[in-house]
Amino acid sequence: MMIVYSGITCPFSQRCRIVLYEKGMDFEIKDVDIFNKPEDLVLMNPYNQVPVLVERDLTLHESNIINEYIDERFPHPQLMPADPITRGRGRLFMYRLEKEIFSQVQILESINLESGEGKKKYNIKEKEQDAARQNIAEGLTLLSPMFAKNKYILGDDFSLLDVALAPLLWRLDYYDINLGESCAAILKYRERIFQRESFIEALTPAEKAMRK
Ligand SMILES: N[C@@H](CCC(=O)N[C@@H](CS)C(=O)NCC(=O)O)C(=O)O
Repeated sequence: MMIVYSGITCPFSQRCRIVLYEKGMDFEIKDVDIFNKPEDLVLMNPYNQVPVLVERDLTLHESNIINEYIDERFPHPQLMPADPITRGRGRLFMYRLEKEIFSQVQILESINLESGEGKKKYNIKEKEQDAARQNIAEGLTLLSPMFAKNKYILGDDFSLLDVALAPLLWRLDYYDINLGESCAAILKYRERIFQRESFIEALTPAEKAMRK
């Protein structure tokens, strides 16, 4: 059986949980306390981070890589486009999402980690947090017009691209990120995502508590 080691408030782990519930096959989610990580996590992921997927002798880390594996292993419903051109564009979108927006999410998550148990792994100042919030808001503002005409990022079909973005949209208030009026379309889009059964099932109690 597929096992996913997941953080209960980790946006990257949430991506994998959503895909597991989309597919509806047998799996096990093992909650990892990232403030008190099990010693063997580093053996499964040299970066000592969640999420990690283990299936027989395969061990994978990196949420988007895990999700592409799950999607190929259990092809229904297919969450990556079938044609190579759209698939290539989709991968590029996910790459840029990581580089430009989720790198900033990492900064906010590192701060949570630091304040969580007084763990001084990172030394990030308030100014950097504010810059990260600002960069995220600007990135989402640039994406927003796309949702005025598209139901999902790739058009009519829900895909791994939506999965990759969704955990951030869930955490906007939690991260204290305010989007301006020009973001109406993306805010409407996120309500569509939040209503999906897989999205709701994948939420941990700690994530549910992030939004009233
Ligand atoms: N790029 C990774 C990021 C994973 C990540 O940042 N995980 C965080 C929790 S949200 C973690 O395990 N942090 C513990 C640490 O860095 O010590 C992915 O997409 O899976």
